[in-house]
Amino acid sequence: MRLIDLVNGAGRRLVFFIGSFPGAALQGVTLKEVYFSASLQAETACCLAERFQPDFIRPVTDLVVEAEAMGLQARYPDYGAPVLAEHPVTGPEALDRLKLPSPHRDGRLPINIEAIRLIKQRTDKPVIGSLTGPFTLAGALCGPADVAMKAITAPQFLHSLLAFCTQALKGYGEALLAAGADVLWISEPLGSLLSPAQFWQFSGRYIQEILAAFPVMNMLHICGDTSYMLKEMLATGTQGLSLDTRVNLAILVAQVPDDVVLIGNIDPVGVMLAGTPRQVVKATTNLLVDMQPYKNFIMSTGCSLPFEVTAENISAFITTVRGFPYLFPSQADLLGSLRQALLSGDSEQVITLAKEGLEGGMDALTILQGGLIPAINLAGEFYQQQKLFIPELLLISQAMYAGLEVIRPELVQEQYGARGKIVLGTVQGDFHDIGKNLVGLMLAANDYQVIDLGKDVAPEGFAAAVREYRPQVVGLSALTTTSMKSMEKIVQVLKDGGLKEAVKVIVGGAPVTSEFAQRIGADAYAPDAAAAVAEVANLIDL
Ligand code: B1M
Repeated sequence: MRLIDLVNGAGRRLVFFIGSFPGAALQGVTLKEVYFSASLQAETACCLAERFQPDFIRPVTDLVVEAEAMGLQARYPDYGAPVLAEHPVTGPEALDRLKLPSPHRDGRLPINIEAIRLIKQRTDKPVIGSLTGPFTLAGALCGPADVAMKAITAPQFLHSLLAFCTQALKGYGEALLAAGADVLWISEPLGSLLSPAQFWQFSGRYIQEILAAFPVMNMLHICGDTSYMLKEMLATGTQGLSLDTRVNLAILVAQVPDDVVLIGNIDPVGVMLAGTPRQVVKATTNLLVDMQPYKNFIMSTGCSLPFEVTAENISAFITTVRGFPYLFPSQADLLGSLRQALLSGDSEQVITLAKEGLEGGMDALTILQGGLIPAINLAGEFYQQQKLFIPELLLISQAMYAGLEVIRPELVQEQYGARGKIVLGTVQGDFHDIGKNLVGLMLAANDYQVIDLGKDVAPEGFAAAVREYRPQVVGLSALTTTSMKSMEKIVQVLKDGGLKEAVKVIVGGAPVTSEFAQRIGADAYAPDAAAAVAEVANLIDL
């Protein structure tokens, strides 16, 4: 079975977290103890699995186990990953002395293999057997900085070292699978030190060789922002790409083939360790919203969970995923076609598909957040990369409006304007109005009266509207860094005209930040239309 088949057949969003360190904390044992005991590895992994019910089980593992089995010395902190005390394989002679490890005899390899066997006795869930990536293993043997430099100074030697590592990893991988592992995982954190071409030369092609040797489900994990070498990562033939928190999955997913699963990427430290359960729920929900329209996604963490992550945070993570609405593959396909139609600027097709979605029971917000918005954001990305130009952008904007018109009646069903009055506009010098219109639409849908002044509105225009309509809130939108300056002017003009006392100002738009809002004397900032509704409610209640 391929990973995508498991994902498509699940009928819900699959979820797991990387690593089992917190299992050691729950069991009251040190990681050092776990590394040397197959039964403790099984116990720590299974206690996490039984308590939180992730969809995959990945026992404790580390990135030095293969090097250690080749005879290198390691140190074992009580509560951290083991570290190598030496990196002696700096040249061909040292490589010649290195012995190929036996998975059933050398170092801690037999312990890890036995742990997989014990876990399989206790569970039906897919179990992940982990290998260190070939380039990362080479880095363990000759030093992480040295291995990077050798890509330039000693490529021949590096290829010999990598061929040796690949052979060792294939032997260990075979033993993990024979013990019962269902998924082969490769961690190649050092891969992100390389340029795309170097990655392929010194990492990707060796990973490809390992993955091709085993017809089982597999996943490849690389740390850092690896968006720049997506093509090379995909060329390894991996079925699942587990990517770091720094990668914007919502942008990347549109460039990943449908049969490759993206895996990630909640921040294991900033959110899972340092955040409160509420912050975990928020970050997880945000990613679920972004990825909802895509079938080929497994929710996970961006890297290993630290030992100290609390049970409350793990529970908040898993239960948020389980409780979030899941789109069935046919609905996800419709949204995929809608995004494609929008990116092609095909208004007619956008209208047809948006109507089809509504008629099929999909709600308007899903069509907006899963179809129209991700596609126009991708258009922005392509424009920046000079893959699209203004004529295409104009057609795309037109198609965006066509799609918005289809869903508008569903979003704004009753418009009484009972909750307050807002004057809204895109500031002077700026002609972008799609985001501003969406904010207006969402406010109207939430029972606010919206007076929309349009785009390229001068400061005096906002002041005149405040005098005429007496709103509680003025909303300013800007999409370019140059037009942001007009926002400051507008706040000043309102102050100079004695109008600022009576109204609150909220600002937003892609380049605007909360720091900027504070600096110019605005009362609130919102990153998107839903947040704008919440902020306006706060401002009016103040
Ligand atoms: Co242009 N454009 N554009 N553009 N355009 C951007 C903004 C840009 C980031 C593209 C890029 O380089 N990647 C870039 C700005 C760079 C910068 O300054 N940092 C840019 C540029 C450079 C330009 C021109 C200068 C190009 C040129 O002529 N060489 C030119 C500028 C014209 C001008 O304004 N003076 C220009 C023109 C155009 C089109 C006319 C072709 C078209 C606009 C059509 C229209 O709006 N009627 C267009 C488009 C479509 C875009 C992108 C691709 C998409 C913008 C959009 O509609 N996003 C955009 C790239 C991007 O942002 N990814 C880009 C979707 C919309 C739902 O999101 O608007 O961010 P957004 O709104 C969000 C939030 O920001 C927030 O909520 C909304 C909904 O969630 N929000 C608020 C917005 N306003 C808010 C107000 C609030 C609260 C939240 O409170 C009141």
